[in-house]
Amino acid sequence: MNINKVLIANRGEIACRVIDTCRRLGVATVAVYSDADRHARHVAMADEAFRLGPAEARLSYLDAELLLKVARESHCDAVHPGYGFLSENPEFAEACEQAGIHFIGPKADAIAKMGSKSAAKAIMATAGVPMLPGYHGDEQSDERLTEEAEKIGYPLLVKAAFGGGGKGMRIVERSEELAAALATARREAQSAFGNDQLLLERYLTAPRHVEVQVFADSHGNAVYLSDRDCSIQRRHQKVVEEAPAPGLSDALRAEMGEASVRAAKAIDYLGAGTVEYLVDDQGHFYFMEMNTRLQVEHPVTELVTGQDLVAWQLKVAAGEPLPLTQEQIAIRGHAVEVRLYAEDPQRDFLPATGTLARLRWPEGDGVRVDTGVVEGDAITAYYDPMIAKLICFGDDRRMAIRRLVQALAQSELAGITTNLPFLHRIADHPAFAEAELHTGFIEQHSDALLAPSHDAWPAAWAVALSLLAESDSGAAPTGWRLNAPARAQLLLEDEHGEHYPMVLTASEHGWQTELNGITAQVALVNSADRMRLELNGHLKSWPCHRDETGVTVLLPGGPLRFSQVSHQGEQSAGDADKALQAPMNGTLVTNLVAVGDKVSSGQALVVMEAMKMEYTISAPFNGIVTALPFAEGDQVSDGTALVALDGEAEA
Ligand code: MV4
Repeated sequence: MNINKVLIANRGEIACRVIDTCRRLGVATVAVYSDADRHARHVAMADEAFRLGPAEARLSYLDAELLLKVARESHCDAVHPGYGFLSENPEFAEACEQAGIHFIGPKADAIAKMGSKSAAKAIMATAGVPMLPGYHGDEQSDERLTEEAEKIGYPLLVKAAFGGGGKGMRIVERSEELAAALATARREAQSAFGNDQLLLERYLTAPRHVEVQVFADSHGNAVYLSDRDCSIQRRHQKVVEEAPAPGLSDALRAEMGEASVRAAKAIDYLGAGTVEYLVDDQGHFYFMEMNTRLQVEHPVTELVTGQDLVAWQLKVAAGEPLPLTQEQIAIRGHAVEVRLYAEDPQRDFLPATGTLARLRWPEGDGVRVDTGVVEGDAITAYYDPMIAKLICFGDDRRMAIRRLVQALAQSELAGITTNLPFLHRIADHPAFAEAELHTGFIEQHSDALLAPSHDAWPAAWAVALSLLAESDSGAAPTGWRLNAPARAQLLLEDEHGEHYPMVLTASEHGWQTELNGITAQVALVNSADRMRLELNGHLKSWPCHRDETGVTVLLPGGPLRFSQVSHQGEQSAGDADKALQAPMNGTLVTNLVAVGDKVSSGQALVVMEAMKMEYTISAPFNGIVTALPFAEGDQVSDGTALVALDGEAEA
């Protein structure tokens, strides 16, 4: 049995990941794509590629018949399903085998057995895999379930037998709540999974999610390859994964590994699989479910075992024995992975779409980036919003985490909202350093992980200075007064509508500015794609991305886009009106002119104060002052005209 050519029935980073190993092993690759992916990285990487259909997954990556047709016509001898899509579809696995094409995964029968949570639990209990006290039976009457619930005790959990992802799950604290919970869970299970069978289980508060990577060949061998902690999740989406799971004793690790091998053998498993457990604070572990595919988080296992798991998959699919015995598998160091998503943590993690206008990855020892996109690619609503996985390795956990914090800081993404700053805060959180891992981690630390970040001022100064340097007048600022130091006034606005009014005074080494009564010396040390600012002798620098109307500065707290609200001297009639208005709520300091005065363009007219900063309204054109509606000390609100000017506004 030989595998010479593989169809990769997937897209994105996992398709690229599989192609990488195939290339290394001299195996030819065939990619498939939807119309949305015609120019995708996985298509460019493969030896050949075939169009499947429109962007909708149902009409492309989920069309089993179409995929088989491509596999047959391109003479592939195996199909790698990746994860998601058809990877755990027993009918597809069976259809591949019927067509004489290896499905790189377990047999259809093993996939089907793990599809039902209650059937899987029955099999695993028989195989001696530890179970939470629970009821997984077929008899579903309220009487029977109530009777079983009393045996299990409270709190307990009602779960959908065919569910996943926490849907149809209900915590029941007391027996009086059971009947209502059963009714709701049944309805949810029926509508989500087309089956209303329920199971009951003792409920663990704040458990850890620990899973074991297993591998089995067609010669009766099965091994485990370390474990992973995937406790840091959000709505059943894994966010951070690491190997090995911190804090487990060697005895517990071996026990979990051996139980997982028993689990694989119990269903005559083939290839890569994952057995998931809940671990309580006593270090007891309980079977949760088994995933019959290569998982998203497999890289952390690869880094600590030094093995290529896709290469293992190809070998066992070709009928070869496992490359290593259990005794030969050694674990070295520590690896942590984070999933970078196009989503907005500040808006309840709403998925984001858009173009990756800027995309730069960290480099260095112990840093791996698995991605399916390149700069300029779009993230659409058709598929999973994962942009990349950042995986860091170190001799120990501390080193792996330090490298991760650094790798996140060096990642440059603009054009689309991502969870990069959120991941950085997790990686940098003391509770993460202490490995205080449990499934409620994000909720417990949400205040720190989601707090809006401040101190955009230095970036605003850098943007202002770069604008001054670029303007025609060079460093000669507007608002220029005879015998006075050169002054420049700028008003920047960020993407949230926040205003940054600033007065910059030319000084010996650059410019001087003031914020909250503190004087700062700022100098620009700029380059095309970095903002560098010298702030009181402290050199700061951030990557930036420019477009026609502004600059996005990639601050540690996330990207922030600045644009200039007005620039005296170069404005249109509309801008001229705006230039005479209060740029924000504040207080009038003084009128420098009187009604009837003849003023010239650039002349200071009114001074107001806001956010402890003085801001001067200057004449945008030559003219005559016709009104000064406010007096010293008056409150003025954003957008109110502070002075009326009659004159030669430019068209
Ligand atoms: C549990 C549990 C506590 N006790 N079962 C969530 C998804 C589903 N596959 C199983 N899940 C859980 N089952 C008992 N008996 C807590 C969870 C759970 C969870 C598990 C793993 C990772 C993240 C989680 C987040 C919330 C709840």
